[in-house]
Amino acid sequence: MKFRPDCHQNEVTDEQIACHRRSFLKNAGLLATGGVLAGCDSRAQPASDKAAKGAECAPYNVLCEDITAEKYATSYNNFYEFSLTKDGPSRLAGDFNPHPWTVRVEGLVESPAVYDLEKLIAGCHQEERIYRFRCVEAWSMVIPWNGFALHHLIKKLRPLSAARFVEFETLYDPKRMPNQNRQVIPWPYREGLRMDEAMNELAFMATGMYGKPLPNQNGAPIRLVVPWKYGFKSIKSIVAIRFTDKQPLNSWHQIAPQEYGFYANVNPEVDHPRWSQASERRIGAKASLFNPRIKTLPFNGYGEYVAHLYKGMDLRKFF
Ligand SMILES: Nc1nc2c(c(=O)[nH]1)N[C@H]1C(S)=C(S)[C@@H](COP(=O)(O)O)O[C@H]1N2
Ligand SMILES: [Mo]
Repeated sequence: MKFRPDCHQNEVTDEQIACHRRSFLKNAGLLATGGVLAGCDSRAQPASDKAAKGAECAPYNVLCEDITAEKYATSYNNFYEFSLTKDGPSRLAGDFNPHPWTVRVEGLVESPAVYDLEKLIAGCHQEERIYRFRCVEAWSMVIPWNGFALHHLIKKLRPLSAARFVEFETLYDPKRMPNQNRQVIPWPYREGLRMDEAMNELAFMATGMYGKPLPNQNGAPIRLVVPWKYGFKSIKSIVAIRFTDKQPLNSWHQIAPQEYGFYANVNPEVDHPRWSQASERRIGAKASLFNPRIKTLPFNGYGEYVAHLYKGMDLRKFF
């Protein structure tokens, strides 16, 4: 069996290795059956040369790792607006109704307005992306997202040339997000990207996962997914998109600037002040006695697509 270079061979067993090729599954008529995806028969599709060269499947969509079972991705969450525990959001967000939903577009942009979500994202090319997801707490998953590349939306909104950053805001509504009654963070949750990061092919807006609409606990009806950065950048339940010329103050940096930066690129060489970032725990994966954790990769394994964005920057200083 031949492995793609992004298969870190030492860290996964033969049984775990499965180069997922969505087009193959599609052609085989298997895409609709969630069980097949979650189960991910490792023998179904070895990374043969033929498969690796397939034209229909973008290289970032070919992962040599098992997709995390849906039950873990939807029940082990961080969503502080609902709960501070991992199992809280799935238990407490059930009554949240994400319809109708509007998004306020403002700042340095040609088309500021409050948009109905459907109208906002109309015409944005829909696709599925299978991405590694690495939380700053050193756990990770592999998730099949449904949605569209963020650049489609940004091009549609036409930011002014002075716009250098884009900021996102989560809904603030303590009646619907009960943990907002507590001063956990200065609500609403905020995040941001530099414009060239936001325009990168990998930056994604998810409206679904596992072929279904986004569950409430995962950030319904629309969230950001930035796979080369720590999970806290992937802001949920977005109600505002603001184009600015100044670096936005993201919530986690605001709360603990010595622990969380603006860039937050996954970097195994820069430890969190309170724990190592060199390795991670893959949620739902069988940990072997000898290798209970897997190595964390620079940029979460997406360096070939994004490292150029940070050329000349000291990634220890701008963490
Ligand atoms: N609005 C909001 N977005 C958020 C968070 C949050 O608490 N509130 N948590 C972040 C963190 S720390 C992580 S790891 C991911 C978790 O996403 P998941 O629950 O879908 O795995 O969401 C991010 N987005
Ligand atoms: Mo996180």
